[in-house]
Amino acid sequence: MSLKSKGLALATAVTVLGLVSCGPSDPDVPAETPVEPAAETSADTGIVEVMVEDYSFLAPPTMRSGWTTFRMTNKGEQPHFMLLYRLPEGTTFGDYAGQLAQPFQEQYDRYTSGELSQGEFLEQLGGVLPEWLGSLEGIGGVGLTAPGRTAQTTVLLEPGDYVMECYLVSPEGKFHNSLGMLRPLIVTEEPTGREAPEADIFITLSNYEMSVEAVNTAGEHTVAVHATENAEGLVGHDVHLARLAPDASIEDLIAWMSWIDGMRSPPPAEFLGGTEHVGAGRTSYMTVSLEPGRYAWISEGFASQGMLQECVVE
Ligand SMILES: [Cu+2]
Repeated sequence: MSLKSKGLALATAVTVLGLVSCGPSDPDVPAETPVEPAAETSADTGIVEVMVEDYSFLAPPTMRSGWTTFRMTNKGEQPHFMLLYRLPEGTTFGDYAGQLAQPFQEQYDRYTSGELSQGEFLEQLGGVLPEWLGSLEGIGGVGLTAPGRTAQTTVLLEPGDYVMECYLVSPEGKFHNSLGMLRPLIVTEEPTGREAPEADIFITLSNYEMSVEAVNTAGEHTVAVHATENAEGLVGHDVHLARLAPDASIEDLIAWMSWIDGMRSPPPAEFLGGTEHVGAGRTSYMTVSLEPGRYAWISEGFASQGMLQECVVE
């Protein structure tokens, strides 16, 4: 469960950037989850296939450290993402599930049932969450991916204990991690030996701006996503690529990005992947295939504060 957005969901000022080209000048928690490796995986080479359904991940339980490319295929009927948090020393997967994911869901249930107002829910949330939350490390992971889509993201894994999760919200108001999309991952000392990919689109995320140096041509591109700082008190920044119908409302998409009342299927755009929370100083890479159309690079946590950029690919 992410901290980010806590309190930010109350932000009411919706800043919508003008439409720009993408030219260079534009600036019930399971105690244990099954861990069978997917048949297609090749974790030893640093290329990992991940299959997701509603609501599960099929991925190897251990991976090597170093640059690792995740190719995530969504076989479900809802969008999903694959967020990787490195756990602080002394914190276990069971702690994450029992001290963070479960109480977050229980508190959210009190909000969605009407027992708590939104203000009460957010105000009390900090009191039910563990202190070590701010020590999680955002390593990245595959961003929002539409049903039937495969998205590719490359991250630098360091040895340690991780959680892999998705916390989109089911139509019934349950975070996907409460429904099974939360599992442990161990990253070993053994290296993948891979290098970071070459990028031709560069996105920089800060508090609270998104700078996009992009090419607006159709075809395959590799996007370097760099976070210069963590959101205040939170884990990192994220960006996702959404393809919008010509008459779709960007305001509807911004509203959908808020976990507190949004993130329930179906979204008003098709998500083509992204990079999940990367902590300060880290870079993650995503490979995207652009066709002519209308797109938005958009942050999940801070879209309502202007962290988005629309673009048109001719
Ligand atoms: Cu999900």
